[in-house]
Amino acid sequence: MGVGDHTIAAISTPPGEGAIGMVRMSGGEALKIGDIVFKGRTGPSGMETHTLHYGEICDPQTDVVIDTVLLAVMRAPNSYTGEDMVEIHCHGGPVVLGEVLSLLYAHGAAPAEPGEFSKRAFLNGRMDLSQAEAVVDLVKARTTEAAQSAAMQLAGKGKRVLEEIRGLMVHSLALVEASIDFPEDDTLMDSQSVLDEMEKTREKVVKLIEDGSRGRLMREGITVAIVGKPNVGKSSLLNALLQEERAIVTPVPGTTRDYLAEWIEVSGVPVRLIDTAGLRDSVSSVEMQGVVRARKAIEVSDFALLLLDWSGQMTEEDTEVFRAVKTKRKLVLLNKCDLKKRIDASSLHESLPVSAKYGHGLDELKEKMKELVWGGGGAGGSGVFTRARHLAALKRCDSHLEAGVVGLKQAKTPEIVALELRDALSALGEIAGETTSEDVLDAIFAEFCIGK
Ligand SMILES: Nc1nc2c(ncn2[C@@H]2O[C@H](COP(=O)(O)OP(=O)(O)OP(=O)(O)O)[C@@H](O)[C@H]2O)c(=O)[nH]1
Ligand SMILES: [Mg+2]
Repeated sequence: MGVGDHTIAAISTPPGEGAIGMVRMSGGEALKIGDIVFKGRTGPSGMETHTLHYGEICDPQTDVVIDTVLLAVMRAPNSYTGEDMVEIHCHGGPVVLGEVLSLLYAHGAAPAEPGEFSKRAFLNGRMDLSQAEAVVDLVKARTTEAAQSAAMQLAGKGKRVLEEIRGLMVHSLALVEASIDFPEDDTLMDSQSVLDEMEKTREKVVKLIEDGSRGRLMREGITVAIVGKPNVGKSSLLNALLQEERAIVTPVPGTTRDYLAEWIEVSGVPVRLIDTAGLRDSVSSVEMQGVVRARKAIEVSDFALLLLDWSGQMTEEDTEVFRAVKTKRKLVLLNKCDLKKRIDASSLHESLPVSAKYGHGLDELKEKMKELVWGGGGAGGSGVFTRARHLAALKRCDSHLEAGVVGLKQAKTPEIVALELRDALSALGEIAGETTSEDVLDAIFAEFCIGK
């Protein structure tokens, strides 16, 4: 896609009815097309940049008024995309928005691809790649923390950190390269100070990786399966944690057939809770399907909440449940602790009494889940480079830096150290999109919605 070689348009607000709906247009012809379809005191090409105007969108061929609107103009280069942009704020009905869009198409605009506005912003140097990704992350954030981390990235926090690290590496590289060019002048490179600088750079990169891994958890969340034999209170626990009567609860064992997933938040991390069918051998083919799905849910989960019945004896069915989650991290819960205790839990390493029905022990349960979610590490900073792509690039950067440090320590030739530094710089450059291939760019922008 060439930048600005054609003018694009799309509806930028979600489908369906709303108070306002917005149609967006960007490119060299945006103002001219705006002039054709907008009836107001002036046409968009006569408007000052970043101003809002009242008027009508009207089909010039039939003179039919499609909607009364507010139209905003943002001129190049100070717009989101860096191109001339027109935003038309219409009444938020799908028919109105569709007709306004068709009119723009009829006068020369082309349909925008998903993320094309943001891709143009990136290609025109309005933001780096990690900021473009932050736009998607902000839109898709499921928790306040994830949204804040994306907003920081978008505001350029990550960009500044990258520039600082890049500056340090460029400085080290300049010293190393000078010693290649002038090998006789050994005052040019003090190996120890280059070594110190490279180690300091590594510390910064490692910190970004640690914070980013935590941030990734906040962004993507984890999956937790609620498992147990029939009737132990799995659906009741889902409802209690959601604080909503979401799943059907009855005294009949085998109530839950299909599995049901809902999101909750545990200390800033989105947790996808899956209520599963009770695990047992059943004669009912419907229930057996449920059991198959329950086993799949266990497979995809990061950890399990394993329920036992406080008011009953452990049975062979419970043993089977333990077997099903053998390789998983888990929390064992003794549910129905409001009733008389019959279970002998002495063989269990650790367990927590709860009552899903009356809400006992749920605060302790959330504390324990927090430990499992964070792996004991605690929430800490949220990090700005949270995507797998960022973390992979940072790890590559770090391993080249490490190889450079080892090279210096072993007094290898400066060429080898310079090579590692250049590779480290290139890996870092991928995050901002300086050294990113077209395929990767396409894959990143394909994640966006149309109109963003
Ligand atoms: N007293 C008491 N009863 C509970 C508690 N939790 C669940 N129950 C009851 O146990 C019965 C089964 O609860 P469910 O939540 O449907 O159990 P389940 O594990 O989802 O059952 P299946 O879907 O059949 O596998 C219902 O009658 C609940 O009211 C509890 O903490 N205390
Ligand atoms: Mg159930």
